[in-house]
Amino acid sequence: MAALQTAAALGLTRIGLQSAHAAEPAAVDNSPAIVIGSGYGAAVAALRLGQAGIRTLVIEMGGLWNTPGPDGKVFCSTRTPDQRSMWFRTRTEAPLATFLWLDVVNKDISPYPGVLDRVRFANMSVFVGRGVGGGSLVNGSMAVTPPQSYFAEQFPTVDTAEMYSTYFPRARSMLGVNTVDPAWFESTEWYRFTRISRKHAQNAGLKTTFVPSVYDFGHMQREAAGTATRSALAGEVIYGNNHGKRSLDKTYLASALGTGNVTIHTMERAKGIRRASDGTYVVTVDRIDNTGKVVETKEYGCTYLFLGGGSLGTTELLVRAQETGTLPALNASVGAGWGTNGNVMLGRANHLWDTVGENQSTMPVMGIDDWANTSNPVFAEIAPLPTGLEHWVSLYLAITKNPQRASFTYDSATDSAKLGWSAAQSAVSVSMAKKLFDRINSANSTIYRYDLFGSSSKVFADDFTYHPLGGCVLGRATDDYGRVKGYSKLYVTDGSLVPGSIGVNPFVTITALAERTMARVLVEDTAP
Ligand code: FAE
Repeated sequence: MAALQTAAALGLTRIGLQSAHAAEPAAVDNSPAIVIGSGYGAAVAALRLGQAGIRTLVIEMGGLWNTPGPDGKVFCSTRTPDQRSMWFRTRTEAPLATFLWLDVVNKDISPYPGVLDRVRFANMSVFVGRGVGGGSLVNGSMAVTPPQSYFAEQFPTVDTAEMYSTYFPRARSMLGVNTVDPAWFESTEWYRFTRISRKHAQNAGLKTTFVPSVYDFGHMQREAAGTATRSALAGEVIYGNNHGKRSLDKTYLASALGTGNVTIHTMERAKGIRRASDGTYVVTVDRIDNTGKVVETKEYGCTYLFLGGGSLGTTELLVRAQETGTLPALNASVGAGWGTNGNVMLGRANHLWDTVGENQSTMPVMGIDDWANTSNPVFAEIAPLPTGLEHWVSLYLAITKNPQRASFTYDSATDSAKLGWSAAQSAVSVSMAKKLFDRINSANSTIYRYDLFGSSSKVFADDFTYHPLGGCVLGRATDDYGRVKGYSKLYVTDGSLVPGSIGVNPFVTITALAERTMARVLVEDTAP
C-alpha cells in the first residue's frame, strides 16, 4: 500500500517497490511473467507469481486511483460526478438514465481517464472499471458464492468439492469478505429501503438472503455514528469509494507489490500479442496520456503471459491475435460463450406509506433468492437508489438464468471486437425478471416505475450488464485450468473463463477460479 501511495504522489506510471523509491529503472522490456489488467483474475495472478519469486510486470490501461483531486478526494460521488467518473466521456452515462423522465442524472464532464467505462456494442453495453483494481474500484462489493449445484452445472470438469473447500474460502479470506450485523441492519435508517423490499418479497412468498460484502461494515457503522468519513453513506459507489471498500488495491495488489517482485505500469493498453521464435511472448502496448493520446508504443517480452483484462479486454486481445494471425493456433472457441449473467435492472413504485428513506447506503446487503425455482430461476439484488430524497422506489438488479450466449468477432475496420448479441436475447432475461416481479407487484398491489430508464418509459433495463462473462471459456478455449489451447505458458485468469452465467454477482467466483489456476500452474508449469 505504501508503494502505491508513494508512486501516486510522485505521479509515476510505474509502480513497484523499487520504482517507487529510486529514479525509474530502465524499461522492463523482458520479465519472466506479464499480467495484463489488474482486476480480480489479474490481481490473483500477480500476487501468486510474486510470492513464487517470479518477477512480474502488470500492465493496466487505467490509472492509479490514489491521488486526491482539488476537492481532497480521490473519487467523485454519484451525485456530483466530474471528469474522474467516466473513461473519456463528455457526459456521464449512468445506468439509471432519468428520474421522473427528467434528464437529471447525467452530467457534462470533461474527457479524462475516469474510473468507470461503458463499452457500447450494438444491442448491449457493458460497464467495467478502469484503473489499478479493475472492477473492484466501481462495483457494489457484493461478495457472493454461487450455489454449489449451479457452479457444478456451469463447470462440469472442475472438482467442485475442492473449489468449495479450498478456493472459495481462500478467495473470500483474501478479499476481506464480511457481513452486515443483522441487529444494526434491522434498526438503521440506511437500510430501510432493503427492509421494505424484503417485506414485499415475503408478501409474495419469496425468500430473501443476506449477501456478504467487501465493504467494511465496521467502517459503515462508524459512518452512521458520525465517527468516520462517509463513503457508502455519502452516495459513493460506481465512480469509486473514498473509504470503507476493500478494493483490490488494498488487498491482493497491495500484497503483490509487497513481495517486491511485482511492478505495475498504468495507462498502458496492451493491444497485440505475438510469439517470438524462441517461444516467448511479445506484448505490444500503447501508453496513453490523460487526453487519451498514444504517447508511446512499446514492446515487452515474457516467458509466461497471463491475460486478466476481463471478459471484454482478454477476449478482444485474443480474437485480434487470432484474426491478424499473430496467434494462429488459437481454437474456434475463442470469442464464444459470452453472456450477461442474465442482468436486468428495474424499479417498483411503492405505496406512499412504504417509504424507502432519504438515507440509503450504496452497498447492497440482501437478495431475493428464487434460484431454486426451476421454472424461473432468478436471484435479485435489492439495490439502493441514494438520491438523498424520499422517492418511494424499490430498485433491483435481477440475475436471471438466461441461456442465451453470443460471440465476439474481430472487426478489422475498427481494430476492435464486435459482439453479436441481439435484443431478442435480452428479452429472455426480461421475461424471467418480469415473472418474478409481477408476482411481487401483485402480492403488494404495486406497479413498476416507468421513468428511470429514458424517455421511452422503459421498465426493464435490459440493454446493459455489470457482469460480462465468457469469451474464453474454461475447458473450451482453454484447458480446465485456464491454459489457452494451442499455446503453452499462455493463461486466462479472469471473467472470460465463466460461461456466460454464474447465478450470482461474479467476482468471488472469478477470484476463486484464478486461485485454482495459479495453484496448479505454479506447481506444474514453472518447474525448471
Ligand atoms: P476486471 O475487474 O474488469 O479487470 C480488468 C482490468 O483490465 C481493468 O482494470 C481494465 O482496465 C484492464 N484492461 C482491460 N483491457 C486491457 C488491455 N488491453 N490492456 C491493459 N489493461 C486492460 O476483470 N460483481 C460482484 O461480484 N459484486 C458486485 O457487487 C458487483 N457490482 C458491480 C457494479 C458495477 C457498476 C460493475 C461495473 C460491476 C460490478 N460487478 C460486481 C462485476 C465485477 O466487478 C466484475 O465481474 C469483475 O470486476 C470482473 O473481474 P475480471 O478479473 O474479469
